[in-house]
This record gives sequence, C-alpha cells and structure tokens, in this order.
Amino acid sequence: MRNLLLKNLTLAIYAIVFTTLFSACSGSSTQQAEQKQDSLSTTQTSMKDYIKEETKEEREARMQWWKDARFGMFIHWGLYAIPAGEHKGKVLEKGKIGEWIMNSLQIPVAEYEEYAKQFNPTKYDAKEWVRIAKEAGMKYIVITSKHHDGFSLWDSQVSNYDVMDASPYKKDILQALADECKAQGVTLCFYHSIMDWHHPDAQAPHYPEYNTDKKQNPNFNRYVEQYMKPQLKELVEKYDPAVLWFDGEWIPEWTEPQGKELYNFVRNLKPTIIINNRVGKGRKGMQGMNEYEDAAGDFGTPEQEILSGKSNGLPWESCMTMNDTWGYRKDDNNWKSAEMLVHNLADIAAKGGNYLLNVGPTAEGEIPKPSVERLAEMGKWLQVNGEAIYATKSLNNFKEGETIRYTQSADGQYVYAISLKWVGNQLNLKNITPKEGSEIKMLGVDTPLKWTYDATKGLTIEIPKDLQAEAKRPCKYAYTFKIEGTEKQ
Ligand code: H79
Repeated sequence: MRNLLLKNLTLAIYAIVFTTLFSACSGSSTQQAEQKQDSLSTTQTSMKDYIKEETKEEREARMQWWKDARFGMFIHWGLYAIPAGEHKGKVLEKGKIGEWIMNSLQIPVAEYEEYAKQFNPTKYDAKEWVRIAKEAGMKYIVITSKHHDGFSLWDSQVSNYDVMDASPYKKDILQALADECKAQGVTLCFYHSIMDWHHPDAQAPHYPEYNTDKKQNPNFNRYVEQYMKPQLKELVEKYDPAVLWFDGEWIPEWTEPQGKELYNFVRNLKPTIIINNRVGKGRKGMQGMNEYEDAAGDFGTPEQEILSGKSNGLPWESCMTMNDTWGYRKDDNNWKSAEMLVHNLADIAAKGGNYLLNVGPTAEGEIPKPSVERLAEMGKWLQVNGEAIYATKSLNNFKEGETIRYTQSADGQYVYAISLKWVGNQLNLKNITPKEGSEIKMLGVDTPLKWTYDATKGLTIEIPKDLQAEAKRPCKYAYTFKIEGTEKQ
C-alpha cells in the first residue's frame, strides 16, 4: 500500500471491528467481522492443532519434495547491503556479519532508516537470480522477506518500512522473484525474522543493544498480533511460499508456546507449508538440532556447520555462507573453493540433509561474481552427479574412510560411492556388496568399469588409463561410482 492514510484507515477499520467483536461477544457478530478477526486474533476457534493431529505419514508426505530437493539458495538482501560493512567511516570488525551492522555498530533507528531512502537496486534482475540458482542445481530459494533490521522487501499492508513505501525503488522485490520462480520452476520460500530492531513494540527501544537478553519489550505481543502475524498472512496469501524459515527466536520475549502457536497459525494459513525449528525455542545453539522432544518445527537448522553424522529422525538443513557474511560486505573476500562447496554438498547428502547455500547481493542488486562463479561450478558438477544427490536415501554407514561418501537411490537398487578425491588406478570399497554380474559405472562415463569382488578384500573397481588425465574426466572435485548392490550388513 502506497499511502500512509490508507494504512491508518485500515488500522482504524480493524480497531472498529475489534471493538464490535468485543461488544458483541454474545454471538451476534457478523460473518464479515469474523473473517476480519481471523487475520488478527491468535485464538481462532477454527484453528487446527497440526502439531498434535498430523500423523507421521502425513508429515513425511509433506516433507518429501523438500528432502528430495537437497540443495537450495539462501538470499540475504536488505538495507544492510548499502553500508556493506561500513557505516559513517566505521568498519565492522573482521568476522562480523554484514546484516548485523545496525546492532554491531549501534546505529540508532532513525539513522539506519536513512538507508531506506537510498535503496534503489536498479540492477535487480529476478530472472537472472533464478537462472543462477537453477543452473547451480538449486531447487528452491529462501529469501529474506524481513531480516532483524525490520525492513520488508514487499509492499506490506501493515508497514511503511518497506521497499514500496520507504525506498525510491518502489517495486515489489518478492513479487518479481515469485513470478520468475514460477516461470523457471524453482520453489520460493521466505526467511522471516521474529526479532525486529525497527519496530517500537519489538526490539527498537533496546537501543543501543538491540540484541539483548537483558530487556523485554512489554508490548511485544502487540507487535506479534498486529504486525508480525499480519505480515506472515500477507506473505503466505500473496506469494504462496513453500517454506517459512524463522530466525531471531532467541530473544527473551519469545517462548515455546508462542512458537507452537505461530507454527499452527502458519499451517492453518497453508497446511502444506514447511516451517523450520526456529519458530520455537527448541534449537540447540548453532548446531541447530532440537534440545527437547516436542519442539515446534519440521526441520533442524545447523548454521555454518554440518552435522557430524546422520540425524536421529528430525530432517535437517545446513545453512552456510560462501565467504564469511550473509548480507553483502564489500571487504569480505574469504571465499570457500568450489571444491569445498561440492564436498560439503556430498557430505550433507550422505548424512540425509539439505544444503542451503547463501548469496548476499549488492545494494545495486547483483549477486557477487565470486558467488556466481562457484555456483556455476556446482551446477556443472551436479549435471554429471545429480543422480547421486537428489531424491536419494542414506545408508547406515554414510561414509567409508575420510574420502568416500555414500548415498542410495530411492528404490534401494543402486548405491552411489562419491569419492572426494581422484582415486588413481583402483578404488577399493569394503562396505558394499555388488550384485553379481552387474555393471559399475562412473557417472558421466559411458563405458562400464572392470571390477572384482571378494568377501574379504571387498569390491575393487579399476579406473582406466584414459580417465587418469584431469582433462579427460567427466567432472572436477568429486567422482561418483554407481553400483548395483547393497550395503554390507
Ligand atoms: O540470517 C543469518 C544471520 O544473520 C543469523 N542467522 C543466519 C541465517 C544469525 N543470527 N545470529 N547469528 C547469526 C549469530 C548469533 C548467535 C547467537 Fe545465539 C544468538 C548467540 C546467542 C544468541 C543462537 C542462540 C545461537 C546461540 C543461541
């Protein structure tokens, strides 16, 4: 909504509806008023408790596309891309993340708001962003609809602190991305911060330390009911995201019952939606899995780390940066190699997880070139090896030695041995029993490979001479052997 007057009018109407409802609690409220109440109230009588009522089978069916997808793009984009790590001559300490600049450099709300007036990403090209993700082999995109700084990337009805009302750009960034995701077949998802350093009923009054556990805003519930939940309703109804990825849940204002209630609120808006475990308080530090049994949320969220082994039940997604920041920092050139990124993907897939790899576009709207280059490399690798990654299952023993990672086709017929280094002339695997007389191939190579099997020596695969030269290999970084057979019991 462009117009502040109109927004105030909407709020006034809501207030009237509220008053009407309270004065008419004997049950004479109109259907229209009930619908209005739905968008505001947490205590909807028709709300289904999905946490209690969903069966294991129903949950698994809902999660299936996401587990099969394996690889997604995280996009951290907002006003923080303008300072890009430096505000009024002050440079963020090394290792600090760019999107936290408002908190780290203790910028007052009004001063930070100035960046909104400068936000004009004329080079933003949603088609190009989605193409980059798709060519990298990423099946979904999770973009920051709102990060901790409170600035919204769409035209929110309950806020003026959004791209339409507060910036000269005045175009709906999420709409453009939603349209392109649909056109190119990539699944759109949103990251949304519960913590809000800008909202007066949230963390704004905690200045100069927005992210503190020493203070609580007594009006926080008003922010939740009148701002955050209406925003989430807008996001779900307008853009139909497949995942809501919450964050900033560690603030003392937020509780597990609120998390469970929010989980159900969102599921009631869209029953098939998937929600991460940061909706509640269950997350255990940066390792990201749950601290207690009945925590709200559908998947665990290890941050900047990979689980050391498989999870015992809870699906998981490891989110990671390619350098050391999520939001763009102009001075961060500490890029991980394409090889490391491919190895991470193979390691995560073998452990049954997803990889959510971040890009931090510039204030102009471009994904940094080093990110684009690495993603292109990953895409090339997946063109050859994708069969061993997407829609696979994990074995009990997900690895052999330090350099072999295993996955398995969904039907259990094939095992994929992914070698994180070139194997030389022979590969010996002790954990796999191949089917007698079957073919073993390296993905990307047509000719079957010679192999022998012996119960004590295991499986030995011969690598032909013509593949020894690096230029002759089907790919770089990691090599997959497709074996008809099973894990040794
Ligand atoms: O959006 C990106 C970062 O801005 C955000 N999460 C990713 C996806 C992020 N927020 N905080 N951090 C990263 C680091 C801060 C961690 C801490 Fe805590 C918050 C330390 C104490 C409170 C979380 C809760 C980890 C331990 C307890």
